[in-house]
Amino acid sequence: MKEKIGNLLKDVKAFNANNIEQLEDFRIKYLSKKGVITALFADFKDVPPEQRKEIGQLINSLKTTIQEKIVTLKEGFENADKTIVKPDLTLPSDSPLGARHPLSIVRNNIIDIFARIGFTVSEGPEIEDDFHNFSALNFPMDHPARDMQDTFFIEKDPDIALRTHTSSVQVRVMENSEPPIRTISPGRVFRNEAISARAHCIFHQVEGLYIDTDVSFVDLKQTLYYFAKELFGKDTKTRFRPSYFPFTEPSAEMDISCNICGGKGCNICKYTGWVEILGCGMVDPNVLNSCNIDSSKYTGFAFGMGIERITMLKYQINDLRLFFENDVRFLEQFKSSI
Ligand code: 2NL
Repeated sequence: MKEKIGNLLKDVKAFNANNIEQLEDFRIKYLSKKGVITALFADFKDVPPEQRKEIGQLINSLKTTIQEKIVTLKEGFENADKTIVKPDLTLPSDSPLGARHPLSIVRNNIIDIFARIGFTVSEGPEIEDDFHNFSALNFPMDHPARDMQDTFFIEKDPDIALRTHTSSVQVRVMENSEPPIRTISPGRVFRNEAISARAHCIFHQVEGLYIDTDVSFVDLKQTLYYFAKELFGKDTKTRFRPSYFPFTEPSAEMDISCNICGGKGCNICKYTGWVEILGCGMVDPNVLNSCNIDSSKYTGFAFGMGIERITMLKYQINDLRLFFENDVRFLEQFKSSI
């Protein structure tokens, strides 16, 4: 009996399984109801009393060795499984290439166009105080934009809100630098609006600011004329219509000849031949003074445009919500664009 158990122990120790099925066969052979261990305990009743203690211990230790062997081998298989599913990060990818978001493409185009004529890019916080978002920009205390209905306030007294335009970034630039200033500020802005095909509570803007001695409306017109031709093509025409903003005087809106029908008239331009692309004007002297720039020495122009609107015109996209849904069928259409 002793010798038999000794041989079994040797077999068990030498055993190795190549797969989980072989291990299961091993378990059945030794530990099942009709297995080797049960048979040994059955033989145990014939063991003379003086050997019982020793033989009993040998069988129990054989059983423990078998159980431990099964656990060890099983762990080995499980870890091996994990090794198989772990991706090899050195392999080249066969997944499709991503594409830049259309809003990023157009924002980058706009940045490039202005960079070529000496404009830098400025960025600033999305959470702003009342001074940088409203007061410095000549918004009267009772202006509707200051209302809870139009602006997302975070705190009242002092007023802290999500910026409603990136002019707040330019206020910071003016406070912290001396003219000449030539900068654009692209970024996310927030307005408390109901979401529709034409409006969203989060959207993107690029604003521009140029301040120096003797800057005139002529500089404004020529800069924006150059910009329109660069972005929409060399045959693009521009026109300026008078408008009103609290922070510019005089103010204007710029239209371009409809890039769909070339000015003949279509449903995009509502048969006028023109589409509005931005607002602009000469920086109000009150704004310059609020930002510690001497309005008796310097003048400037500024403009602002919605990136969504420009992108919709450029790519003929008719619903603003497409920009925020991130449906790959929409996004992958911009794959070839830089
Ligand atoms: C629009 C109109 C505009 C500005 C933005 C500006 C900034 C400073 C001073 C003066 Cl710091 N003006 N920005 C000027 C005119 C129009 O945006 O329709 N945006 C979507």
